[in-house]
Amino acid sequence: MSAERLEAIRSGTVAGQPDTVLPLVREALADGVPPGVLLQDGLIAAMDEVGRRFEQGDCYIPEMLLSARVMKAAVDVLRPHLLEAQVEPLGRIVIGTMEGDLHDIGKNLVGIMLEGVGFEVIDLGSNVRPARFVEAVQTHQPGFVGFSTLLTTTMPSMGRTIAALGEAGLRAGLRVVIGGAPVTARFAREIGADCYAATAIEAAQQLREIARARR
Ligand code: B1M
Repeated sequence: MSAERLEAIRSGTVAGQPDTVLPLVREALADGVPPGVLLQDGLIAAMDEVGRRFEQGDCYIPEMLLSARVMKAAVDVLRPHLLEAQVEPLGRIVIGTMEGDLHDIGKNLVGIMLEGVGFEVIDLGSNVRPARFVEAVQTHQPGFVGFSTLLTTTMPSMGRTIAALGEAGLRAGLRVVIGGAPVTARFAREIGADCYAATAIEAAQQLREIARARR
């Protein structure tokens, strides 16, 4: 992978230019560049740059949205390449972004990676109320539930949702995994989550091990 092409993917995503980024991503895949490299060093690096610019007041919500759209479209191109062929079924997981939070790119990546290792993923989307998680767990009876959040202000909703699952008598046997940029392993312990994963890949690896050990 040439450094120039990766830089063009990164800067095109920052600039919100799908017509530049998508052909470059397709070309790179056709040349055998691993999808994980395109994701981490191209697209995720671009979103980190957008976040830095936003913090410094060099870009605003409309620009963030344009970059997010390019990232989503590029992830759609990468998706089939991120899914492993012929994986063993590992169980079911309900995932969603917490109430009050509209960021869904990281959560979507977690869903793709989990599907990739063999989970059936029920994605509730973003801005999910605790009661909606409870309802989904009652309906789908998953072994796992995954919460994502990007805002410090919506982190408490993770604890509230765990409490709501407990009050509904659904906590026994249900593993709760949490993640998202402001979330830490310590916070996970404090709110009574079962595990914390820093990245989508880490979430998939950890849950695969737990699911296999449970058999
Ligand atoms: Co906003 N935003 N945003 N935003 N946004 C951040 C998160 C921010 C850090 C930017 C900044 O100031 N530097 C900041 C949060 C600050 C804070 O709370 N400490 C912020 C803010 C402030 C806001 C608004 C409040 C702005 C405003 O209105 N004034 C607003 C909130 C709206 C709301 O949700 N109610 C807002 C809005 C938006 C957009 C809608 C414009 C857009 C989101 C579009 C969308 O998602 N559909 C957006 C974007 C794009 C960002 C940044 C630039 C990029 C986020 C992203 O997609 N990253 C972001 C800055 C940044 O993150 N550097 C920022 C890429 C993604 C792959 O990473 O989601 O972290 P991430 O996922 C990672 C890991 O965290 C992990 O796996 C992924 C990688 O493998 N992971 C999990 C995630 N979930 C997991 C779950 C797991 C395990 C791992 O287990 C279940």
